[in-house]
Amino acid sequence: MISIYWFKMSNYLAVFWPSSDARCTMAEHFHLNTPLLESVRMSRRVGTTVYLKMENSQPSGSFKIRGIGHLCRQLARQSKGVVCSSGGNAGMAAAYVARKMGLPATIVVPSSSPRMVIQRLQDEGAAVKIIGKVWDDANAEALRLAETEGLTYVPPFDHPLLWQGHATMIAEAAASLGPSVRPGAVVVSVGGGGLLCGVVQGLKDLGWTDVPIVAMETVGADCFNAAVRAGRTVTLDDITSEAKCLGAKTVCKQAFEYSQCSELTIISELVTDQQALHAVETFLDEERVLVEMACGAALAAVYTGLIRRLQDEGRLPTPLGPLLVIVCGGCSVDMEQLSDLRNKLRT
Ligand code: PLV
Repeated sequence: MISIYWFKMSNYLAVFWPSSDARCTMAEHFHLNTPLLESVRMSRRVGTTVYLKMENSQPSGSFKIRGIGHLCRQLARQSKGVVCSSGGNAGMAAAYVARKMGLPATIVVPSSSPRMVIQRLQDEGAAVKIIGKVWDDANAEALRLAETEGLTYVPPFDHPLLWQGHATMIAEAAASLGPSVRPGAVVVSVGGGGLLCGVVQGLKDLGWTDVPIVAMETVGADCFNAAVRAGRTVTLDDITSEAKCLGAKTVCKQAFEYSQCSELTIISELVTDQQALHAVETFLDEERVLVEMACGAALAAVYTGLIRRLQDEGRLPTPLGPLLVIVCGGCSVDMEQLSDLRNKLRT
C-alpha cells in the first residue's frame, strides 16, 4: 500500500515538477526507437513484403519529435521558451520536448485544427494561440512572437536540423532490417516536405540513394506535386483537403530541389480525401492502429493499388524489394473526428 502510494507520488512529482536535475540528466534524445512491423495483409496486396515504421508510437504521436527534439537540443538549451507554428503534430512534439526541457511552449495553430488537438496541446502544458485559417497564417504569428518575445522559433518542417533528426528513422529501419536487406522503395506523406527531406537524408547517409521514394499527398494539400509539375515551388491558393496536417501552401525549397536531383527517384502521387480516409479505416480494421488523414495519404499508396500501378507503368521495379512505409502517425484523430470525416466525405 505504502509503496503504491509512493510510486504514484513520485510519478506525480516527476510529471509536474521537473527538477533542475531532470534538466541536466535528460536522455540522449526525446524520441523512441520505434518498431518495424511486417504487415501480412498489406504484403499480400502489394505482392512484396511491407514493413511499417511505426512512428505513431512516438511519445508525441508522430515522427515530428525526432527532428524537433534534435533541433531544440541544439537551439533551445538557453532559451526562455519556444514557439512553434503547427497543424498539430509539430506542436505536440514541441510541447512535449519543451516540457521535458523545463521550458514554456507557445503553439500557434490555425482554426482548422480540431478542438481535441488544442486540448491535447494544453494537456502537454503548452499555451495555444489560434490564428488564421491555415498553417501559413499561424506561422506568420509564430515568427512575430519569436521576434517580439525573444522565443526560440521551432519550424515544423523547414530546417536542416529537423531533417537530420528525421533521418534517424531510416537508420533505425535499416538496423531492424539487418545487413542483407534493403528496401525496394520507401513511402512517405508530404506536407511541407520535412519528412521527405529527412528520409532522403537518411537514405543518403546509408548510400541508398538508388532506393525510390513514393511521396504522397492528398488533392487540395498538394504543394509538392504542384511544384514538381510546375518545375518551381508554387504557393497554393488554399488548403481544401481534410488532411490539414499536410496543409502547407508551399513546399520547402530543399524538398523541391531533391525532386529535381538526378541522383534520386522521387515519385510524387496524389490520392483523394476519400481514399486517404478509406486507408485510415482499413488500417484501423486490419492493423488495429488509428492514424490521421495525413498518414492515410501514405497508407493509401498500398490500399488503392498505386504501388502495383507504378510497377505496371515501369516507374517502380518488378519484382519490387520490401516496401518501407513510414507510418507517420498523428494525434488529430479520435473516434468522433473519424465519424465527422466520414459524414463530411461520404455525402
Ligand atoms: N504536419 C505539420 C505541418 O502541418 C504539423 O505542424 O504538424 N504526417 C503527419 C502526421 C504530419 O503531422 C505531417 C506534418 C506530415 C505527415 C508531413 O510532414 P512534413 O510537413 O514534414 O512534410 C502543416
